[in-house]
Amino acid sequence: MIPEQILQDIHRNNNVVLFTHTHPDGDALGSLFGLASILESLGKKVFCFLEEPVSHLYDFLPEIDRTRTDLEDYRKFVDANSGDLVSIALDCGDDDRLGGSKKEFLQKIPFVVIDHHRSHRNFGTVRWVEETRSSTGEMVYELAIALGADISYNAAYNLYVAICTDTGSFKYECTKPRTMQIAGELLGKGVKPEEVGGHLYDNFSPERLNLLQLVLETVTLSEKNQIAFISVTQEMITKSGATMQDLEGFIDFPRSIKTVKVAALIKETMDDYIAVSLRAKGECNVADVAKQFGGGGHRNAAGFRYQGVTLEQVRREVEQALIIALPAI
Ligand SMILES: [Mn+2]
Repeated sequence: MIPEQILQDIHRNNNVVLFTHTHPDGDALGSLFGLASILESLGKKVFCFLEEPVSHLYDFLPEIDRTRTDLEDYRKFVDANSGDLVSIALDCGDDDRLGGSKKEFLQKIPFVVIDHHRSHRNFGTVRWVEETRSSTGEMVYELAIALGADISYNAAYNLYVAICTDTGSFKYECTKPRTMQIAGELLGKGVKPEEVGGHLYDNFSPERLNLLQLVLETVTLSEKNQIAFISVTQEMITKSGATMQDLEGFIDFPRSIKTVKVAALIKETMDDYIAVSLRAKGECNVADVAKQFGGGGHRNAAGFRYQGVTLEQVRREVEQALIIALPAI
């Protein structure tokens, strides 16, 4: 299941650099900090690199202080430990999502990749990609067992956050018996589900509510209420006093309508892109739809970015693609 080469690369090297995807979510960060603790318990020196500081929504994660965003610090760590170093990318389906310095990162081999994205594009020197896994956090747990490592409370907490995030708190179809077994083991380490739930879901600012009010006014439903769109402009962000990070979870409002099979959130980004997030239920495969637009993701959760078009143009094009993707009723 886990390639032997990965276990060897980790056993043989005493220094580890951990990466995840840009704009990291709970699975990305939980896997990163969870694996950092696990590797440290094996006596490794671990460097957790992120291109940007983490969203304030994740301040509660244990080990969040390990975050290093300075490229010069990364270079120093790599130079000081060359020949005794392994790089590991977590939850990253595409090397572009390693960020602006991906070429430099990928040169440091061995480069291990652990991921569960359906649209995964191969990179690195050795890969463990299982698209049936609920989350990368679940895979990191299996890796810890295979390495014979101890799972501390902090590691358990981070892995539990990772699994909660990617399973929608154990609601999505990716939740398997093994997922629940692992979650059970993590609770056995002292993690309190109500505490994690509070941090993940009751952790918002009043400004987020202002933004939600503005965004909900944009809801449109089409194709017998099966397709829902919401949109977010930079003007709404400014007016509400919220941040882009506050958008997390907004797409669940249209998705939660009984008849809706696909929900789409279209937003203007700060760097002049139009970004589209797609969330589906059941048989509708939005990973394939996102692929048509140069993006990727999972069957029920995918996305992509556009430049040089208006929000309204993107909305129309995506709607046409979704109508085709909707299964026959
Ligand atoms: Mn994930």
